[in-house]
Amino acid sequence: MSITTHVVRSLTNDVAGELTSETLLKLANREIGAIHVRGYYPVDISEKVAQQAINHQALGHYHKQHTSSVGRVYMPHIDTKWDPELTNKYHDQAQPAIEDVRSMFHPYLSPVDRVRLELQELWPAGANLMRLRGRSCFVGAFRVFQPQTSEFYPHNDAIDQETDAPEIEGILNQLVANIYLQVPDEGGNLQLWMREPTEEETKTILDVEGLEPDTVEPPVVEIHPEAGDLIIFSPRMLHAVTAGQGKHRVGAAAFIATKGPQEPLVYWS
Ligand SMILES: O=C(O)CCC(=O)C(=O)O
Ligand SMILES: [Fe+2]
Repeated sequence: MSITTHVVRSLTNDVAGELTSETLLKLANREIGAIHVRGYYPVDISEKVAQQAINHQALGHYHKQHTSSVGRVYMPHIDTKWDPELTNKYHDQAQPAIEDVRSMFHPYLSPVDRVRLELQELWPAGANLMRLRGRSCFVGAFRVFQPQTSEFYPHNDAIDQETDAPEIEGILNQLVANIYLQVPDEGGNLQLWMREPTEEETKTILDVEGLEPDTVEPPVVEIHPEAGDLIIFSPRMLHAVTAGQGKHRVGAAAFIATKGPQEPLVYWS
């Protein structure tokens, strides 16, 4: 075994414990597998807002077969389904949805707003909200996993599969930041494979949004997040969420596109 191979391997599976310019640049380059900051957000506020998300009037469900048991608060871009009307609806709702999510954390800074500000400060070229065809995107969706029944099968997320808006040109990598507001004691684990899906797997994912878990090798990294934790990883690579026991699993999520260190990051949900 060559030394180089060994070094590359161990770096890729490495999970950094701090959010810094260095860990962020390494993650964007896929030199580390994830950034996991424990205790990023106060648990008492997290639990209160998790309850509000579970009972929210805008709680709906993802549209694909394997994700339809997972709830989300406000429409994420993936549910625009290349449909002009749904795309209009998504952009019309974006700003009021951002404001409503922000208000749920009032008088505190929301965890997604905090991530947005910190990444803006840490990334060499700063950061902005994503615009598609000049229109603002929503960011800060809550994901609500029902106890026992909700899970995300192994899948990946890539914005170029959802839109051909000119603004996505030049995207080199996609990251996702999840801040966990409530997590069951058992299950609700995040699994990472550190590889992109094959062509055939991609077809299945586009079709039903997930691979049958027994058709994929065991994950390379598995993390049981605690309420209040922040995890950032590369969702263009395969990842999954296991079923949790006993209570809802609620997270706040933001996708982040990178076009290299000389270009600002962009955010959306
Ligand atoms: O909730 C999580 O841990 C990750 C969910 C997921 O699939 C994503 O953020 O893209
Ligand atoms: Fe995902």
